[in-house]
This record gives sequence, C-alpha cells and structure tokens, in this order.
Amino acid sequence: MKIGRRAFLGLSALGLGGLAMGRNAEEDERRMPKFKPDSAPLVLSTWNHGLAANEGAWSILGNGGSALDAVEKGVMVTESDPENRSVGLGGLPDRDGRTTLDASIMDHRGRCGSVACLEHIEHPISVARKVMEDTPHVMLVGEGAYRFAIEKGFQHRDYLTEKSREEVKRSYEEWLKTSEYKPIINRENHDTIGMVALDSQGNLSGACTTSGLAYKRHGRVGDSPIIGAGLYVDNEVGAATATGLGEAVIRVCGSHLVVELMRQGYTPGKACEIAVKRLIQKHESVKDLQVGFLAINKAGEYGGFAIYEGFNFALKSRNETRLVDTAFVHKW
Ligand code: SD4
Repeated sequence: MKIGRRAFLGLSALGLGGLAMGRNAEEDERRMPKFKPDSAPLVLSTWNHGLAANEGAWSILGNGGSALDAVEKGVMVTESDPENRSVGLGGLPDRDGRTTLDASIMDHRGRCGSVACLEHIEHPISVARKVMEDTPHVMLVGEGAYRFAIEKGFQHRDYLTEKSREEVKRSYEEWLKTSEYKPIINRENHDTIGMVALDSQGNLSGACTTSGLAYKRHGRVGDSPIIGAGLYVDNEVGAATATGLGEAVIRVCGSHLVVELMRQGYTPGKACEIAVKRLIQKHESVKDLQVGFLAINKAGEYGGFAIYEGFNFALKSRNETRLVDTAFVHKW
C-alpha cells in the first residue's frame, strides 16, 4: 500500500502507524485460516433446495472449475425450479401480484454485482454477474435492471411453467381474501438460496437469490441483493450468506459481520452464532423473526447458526453430500 507522508504522520499520531508498516498485517496473517487443499472443493447452500443447487455447482467445482462459475450455475438450478415458491419466477408475488426478484454475487477478487426488484427474468443471478463484470456499478434495480438484462440478451419471461403460474395465482388469490401482511418466514423449509463455495485453487465466491418475502409491499428489497447483508466474500478470510427476515439482517450488516468475526479468529459456526446474538440484541423481540447465517472460511471449515430451530444447509464435497441442521437460540 502506498501512503502519503502527511497521511502516514496522521496514522502515527493515532498509534496506527503499524498499520502502514505491516505490523498488524502480520498479526492478521497469523490468525487467518490457511487454505488447505484437502478440504477443497466444497460447496454449501441454504435449505433443502441446496442439495440440488449444490449438484449444479459441483458440475463445475468437481472438474476443477472456479467457485464463481460454480455458485452462479448452482443457484440457477433453484431459480429454474418450477416447484420453488421463494426463488425465481416461480416465487410468490408481492401484494400487487408481481413476482420481484433480488440476487447478488461476489467473487474472490472482491468484485460484486446485484439486482433488486427485477421482474420477468429467469436468472437474476446471471444479471447480477453481468452487472459485476460489464458495468462500473454494483447494483441495478427495477426497470433499470430489467432494461439492462434485455440489453444483455436475457429473454423476457412471465412464468416458468403453466402449472407454476396457476399455483402462484391461486396462492395470491387466496391471500387477497384477507390481504394480511405478516412477514413470517422460514417456518417451512423453502426459502432464499444463499451459496458459498471454495474451489480447488483455494478461491471463495458466493451467490444469493430470492423472490423475497411473499406479499411484500411492491418495491420492497430485502438483504439478499445487499452486499454485506445477504452475502459477503473476503478471499483472505471466508464467505457468508444469510436467510430469513431481510430487514433484520440489514440492520447488522449480517454477512459482513460474520466474515469480520472470522477475521478475528472465530470459527465459522461461532461467528454465525455471535452475529445472530448481536441481531437479537438489536430487536426488542424476535417473536416469529427467523434469521440464519451460513459461513465458510479459507481452510474449508464451515458452520451455521439461526435464531430459531429448523434452519439447515446442504453440503457437498468429494466425500460428502448431506444436509446439516444448525444450532439455534430458540425453539418455535
Ligand atoms: C428477504 N432474506 O427477502 C430474504 C428472504 C429469505 O429465507 O431469506 N427467506 O428478506
């Protein structure tokens, strides 16, 4: 790092001169988990639907491909699943009957891209990647994100299958009878997909994609497309993603917090636990408020933690394919 003399003197006066001289960097280096080639590649993703998504990711990772390509391909499986009511065009709509999608992606170089409130596009995650790679921006929303997608050659699509369209329509009509807005999520196992992966080169990437809260106010954006909230990757340390009530995750910059806790030396599971407890502290009540974090570090260690019982994640490595139930604070 190059630093001007005046700025350096300022840092010295604050006792931070060591930062510029690399003293603290050595300390960081000592604490940071080292990449262990034995534990890679590895992919983790939220909820049961993560099993199928991990298979998609594995078709890249298992052949020596990059974590970035893997996480994109992995969550695309969920986005295209016509049975899924919380991710992609098969997702439940907002209170105006519109299915609006949020997604983000981040790679080992710290590059990131996201889209929010995007309609009529099957793969918001791929649009997010295009934002990352083809624009000087990080985030595009609504109409602007849609126009960008069309410009980039994505097809306009209204629904995935006739059956999924019918089912979504029926659920919406049922909801309209009371039009009650109760953002209770994650009690059933079918929510946002957040995925983090470590490739055989030791690089980390992550992706997160969702249709967000069912029957939300039109224009509402959750944590999933917000870098640092629903997703964060720091290739020197680890990666984290979140699921649950986005408003609560945003309040603590959840995924960034988890990564910073890992930087301080906490294991992924413990980092997720501390972040969940911080989030609980920031709320008068967490009645019906579910949030879960999932994290991996550079050594391929991983863990998750949730406010309530019931959060799980899917794992795939060379030797294992399984679902893992996370620890939690409360039972429902
Ligand atoms: C949101 N975090 O839009 C998403 C919803 C979710 O599991 O994760 N559900 O707030």
